[in-house]
Amino acid sequence: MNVLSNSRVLLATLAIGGSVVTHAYLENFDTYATNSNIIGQGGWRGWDNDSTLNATLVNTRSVSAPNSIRATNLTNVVRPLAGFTSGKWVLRVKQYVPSTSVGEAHFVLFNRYSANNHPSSDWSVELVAESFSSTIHNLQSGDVAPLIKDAWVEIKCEIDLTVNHVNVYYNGALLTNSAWQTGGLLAIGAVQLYAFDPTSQAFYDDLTIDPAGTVETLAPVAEQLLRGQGVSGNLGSWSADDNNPRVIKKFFVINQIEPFVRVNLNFTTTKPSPTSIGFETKARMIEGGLFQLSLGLLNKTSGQFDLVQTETAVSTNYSVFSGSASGDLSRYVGTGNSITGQIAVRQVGPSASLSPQASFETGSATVGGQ
Ligand SMILES: [Ca+2]
Ligand SMILES: [Ca+2]
Repeated sequence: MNVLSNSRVLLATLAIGGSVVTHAYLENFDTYATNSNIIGQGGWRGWDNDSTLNATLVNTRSVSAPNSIRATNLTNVVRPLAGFTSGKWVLRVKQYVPSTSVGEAHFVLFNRYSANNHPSSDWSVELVAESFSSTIHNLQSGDVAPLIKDAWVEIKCEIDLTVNHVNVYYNGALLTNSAWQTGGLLAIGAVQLYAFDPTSQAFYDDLTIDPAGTVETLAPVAEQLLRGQGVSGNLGSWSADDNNPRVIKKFFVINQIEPFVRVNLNFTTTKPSPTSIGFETKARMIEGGLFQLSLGLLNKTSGQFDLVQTETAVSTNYSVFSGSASGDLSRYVGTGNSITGQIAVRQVGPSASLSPQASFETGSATVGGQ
């Protein structure tokens, strides 16, 4: 499904650290008045349209300011969703269960929700925060993990409507790996927040649904040797682990403290708004000695290379060195969707050779996003 062409899918934006991320669905609970009730706002309804099962927007804690939603005292609210009927999606929500909660707090995903017609409703994920057993329990799959209390925890669901599958992650760890539905629909039909007991309590914030992205691995399109001298290999040597290394030797250094190899690799991404950028090389020294390798990515805003792998010992055995960018990733993508990585090798102790050689079997960038 093309999200942009489907008017039933709400497109919403959230500003994070200067970059703007577009979500297929976003509910941060921040557009409503603090201390107001959710039913009747933003498409939220009571279970079976019962308006007495409300939940309140509170500013006592939140991930995004000012509000989160508090499910307690038999809260049972539903947000029907439309338009999520094919493709792969990632649903995320932050949950906070206080240690004072008693009983069960349920976070539920339906593939089909039909008010007042429960036989027509079909449950895909039902995560129960059980205070009495201190577990998070997916009733649909039977999976159980320790419940984390008094902290915001991410629940992430990778929903593949093409192959009817869901992976559920709790605090980054895989909890459930199962079919999305049996006897229901290949759709994301609704979200439900349910306080099963009068004194159970859970807070939620930043509920998002995004199209699932992919990761591309890029070979360099250009090499700039700033320091050192090429011994063997060429641009193509970086592209594969094929016993065809790019070898660069110490040639001339102003002082012994400076790196004697400094090489830039340029990449062209197809993802101008990446969600991850990684840079790695498989490298070794040919002669023994004490050497360290570091990796940087060119910050196109500052014009400086930001370290993504701090100096790490490199020996005469091949190792893979890797790092990834953090913060506003758009800073690392320049004109023509270019990304520039830099590898530096520095001598930090005695060597068996006056002109030590570094051997690079691969150099690649990995870029995630739509
Ligand atoms: Ca919020
Ligand atoms: Ca190679």
